[in-house]
Amino acid sequence: MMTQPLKQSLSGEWQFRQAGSSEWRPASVPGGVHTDLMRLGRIDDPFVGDEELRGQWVAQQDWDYRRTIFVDDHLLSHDRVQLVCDGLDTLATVTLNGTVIGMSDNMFRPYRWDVREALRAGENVLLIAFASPVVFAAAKNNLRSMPDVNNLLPGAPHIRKAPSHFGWDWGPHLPPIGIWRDIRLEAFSTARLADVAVRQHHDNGAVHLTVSASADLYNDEPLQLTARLTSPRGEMQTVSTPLTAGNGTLALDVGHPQLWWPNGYGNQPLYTLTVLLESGAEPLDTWTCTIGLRTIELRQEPDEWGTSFTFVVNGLPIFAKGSNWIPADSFPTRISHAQLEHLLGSAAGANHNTVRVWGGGYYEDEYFYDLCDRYGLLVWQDFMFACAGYPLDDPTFVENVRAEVVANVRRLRHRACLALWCGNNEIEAAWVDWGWNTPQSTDLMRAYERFFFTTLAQWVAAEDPDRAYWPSSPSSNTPMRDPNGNSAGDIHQWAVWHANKPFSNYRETPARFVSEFGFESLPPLPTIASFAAPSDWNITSYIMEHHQRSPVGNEKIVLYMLENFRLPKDFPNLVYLSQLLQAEAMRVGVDFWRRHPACSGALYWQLNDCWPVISWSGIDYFGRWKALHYASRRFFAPLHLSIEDQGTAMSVFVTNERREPWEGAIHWSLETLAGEPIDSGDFPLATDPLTTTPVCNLDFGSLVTDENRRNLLLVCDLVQNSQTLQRAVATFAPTKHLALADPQLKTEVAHNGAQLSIKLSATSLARFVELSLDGADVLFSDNYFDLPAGRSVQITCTLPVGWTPLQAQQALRLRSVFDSY
Ligand code: BMA
Repeated sequence: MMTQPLKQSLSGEWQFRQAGSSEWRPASVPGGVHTDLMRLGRIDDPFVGDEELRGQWVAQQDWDYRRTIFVDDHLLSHDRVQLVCDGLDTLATVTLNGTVIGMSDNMFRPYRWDVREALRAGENVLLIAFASPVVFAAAKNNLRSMPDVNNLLPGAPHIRKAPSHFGWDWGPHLPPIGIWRDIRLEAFSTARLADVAVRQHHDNGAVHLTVSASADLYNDEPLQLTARLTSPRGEMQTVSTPLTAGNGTLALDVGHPQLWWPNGYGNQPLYTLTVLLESGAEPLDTWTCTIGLRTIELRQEPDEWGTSFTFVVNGLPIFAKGSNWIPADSFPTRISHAQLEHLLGSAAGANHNTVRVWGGGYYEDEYFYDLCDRYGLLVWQDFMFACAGYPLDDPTFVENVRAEVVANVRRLRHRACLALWCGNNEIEAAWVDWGWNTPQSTDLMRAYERFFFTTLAQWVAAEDPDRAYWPSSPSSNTPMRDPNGNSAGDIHQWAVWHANKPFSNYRETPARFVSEFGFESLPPLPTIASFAAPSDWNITSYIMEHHQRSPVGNEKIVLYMLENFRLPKDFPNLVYLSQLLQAEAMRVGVDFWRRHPACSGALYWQLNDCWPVISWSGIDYFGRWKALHYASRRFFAPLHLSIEDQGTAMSVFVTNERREPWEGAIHWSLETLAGEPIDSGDFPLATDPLTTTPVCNLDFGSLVTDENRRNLLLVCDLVQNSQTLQRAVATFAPTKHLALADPQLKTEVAHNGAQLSIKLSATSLARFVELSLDGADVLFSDNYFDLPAGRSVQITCTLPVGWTPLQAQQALRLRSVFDSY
């Protein structure tokens, strides 16, 4: 009996050369020219210093990849032999034994070509010739230039390749070239599974699955389709049906269905579905996916604020908490599973439940979505169009996009995590608000509107009828009408940062859903050390400015720093304060949106980085958490305490984003920075599930004066069974004006196996305490938090591998704002 289909991997060792050269060098596949050249020592790491500039020639050249393939008679005895390329980046001509078998011009699309005729038993030569994407795009741009922003190499919108490969306001100009995903031969006899679709029907706790499949037929043997569902506990259910004209549909009632929930709302049980194509007893092809049983809808209903924009999972309205994802490396083929696991695990670990795959990157690998399924991270999936005009009036371009859309929707539509397909990033806003709409561009704008409001919407509905589609982020869902408005749809709130508004401006934006808002910071010092020598450790040095891609970025960081903090005494403290600013900005926004009943989501810009850079990320390129990521664990906590500070008036809120009620109390204390009590009180509290409760409005107008305001603070504790679950602090003056004294931070370090615990206390307010271990990267249970006088907190971390507790104790470094000036 033949086991089918036969797959022969072509990944691994290849050779490559600059086109026209006779010198072939070793290459690895999946891989790319830059990483191959780096491995060979032929270019220096473009992430160090300004090496990027000396590496520009690479993407301006054409490159050839080749390998020999040994093929046996058995493989050739099949009805079909196909070359399958999951991803070619991007402009490739594929030649087998001298015969051109295919061309590619879209890195997002898989290609499958019949190659049996071109193959022979024994040795074969496969050659993939890549043309320069930079030269191609520039030539297209000369013929027709498109409106864009963000400091791109010219012509990027003309090529179906990750837009940010051509540069961004956080990314370098390093378009990779190469075979970037798996490549293999597949051989089939009789038939091949061409497509499988799974739909869920939930009905009063019962779940029915419909599995429909279509097969490519190579002869007219009778075929049978079988679906096997394995529950998280390992129980199996199997159903079968004969195929008619290559098509078959199966229905399956799931016994005792266990529902999948987003992070924080319940568990993520996953089922495995295997679909088998058979001829008699002979297996021909199989397809496997992991599914989670849940309903998910985007609820848009009229209400007192306009029209809602709420993800509803299993009937429960969800507050989407999370961030925006960009490619995790400029060179995608070196992103490891461990790196994805770290980033998405960090998101889930910090109480994120949603991630937006932003439209300037690419449709991510399966493992990315595996992790989102497992961690309960809802995925807002953009199609890959960002901040530019695209030639959507060109039928050839549109047809290429159609193939990309169908392939990716079919690949991802069964994912438990997938919440939404979104047309693009900010292009509608650009047409309406960025001055793109001129008499010369009207046709392009109409093409935009047709494509994103009709064509793409129809393609998605045909391939994934159970998923919401959204035309653009941001949008109101009505073409060109107030795409960034508060009453309907999502917004990108960039008044803070891009328009220099204070953090409190977030509170003037009671949006329905905020899919972007952000603030930049410098990455941690060890990351800076990876690209800049200590002599360059100054925010205005040439190298630091090279690693800042927003032309206005550094001046904004400094501007906001002067509003909030005293001028730092040195560069390490500038790094530290920049991160505090970022964390505070995001906290003020999230606190407000979580407590505002109009709003159903806050996704900050951005989770991660693609190289070491000054950017909006909360986790840097090397995976180091900035202050923001720690802060997000607090401000996204299911049970969350927040203070709305308005002069001397302080309103306290508790958000209970859990499925259970919560009872406890708020304890508040007005005190001096040194901890002398002025006034205090308690509010017992019973909160309903999924609500924000206004706890109290405290007005300290009679106690806070111009004389004492720089020496006072309000401390609020969320308490249950005499345990503080969360703490929030508010001051009556900006931090720069506070009369901070040396908090004399005291530590008691203990350990239990590999777990280090650090007890911290202060004699006066320690503002934004930072812990670090000199010489090691560790994640602390909390960091960059306020420690008021007289309280103690217990922070834990895992002892670095090979370290003794004593070593860790000696390497422990502490700092608070008092130390920064
Ligand atoms: C948003 C994003 C990105 C950009 C960021 C910062 O609009 O969509 O295009 O990197 O702003 O400017």
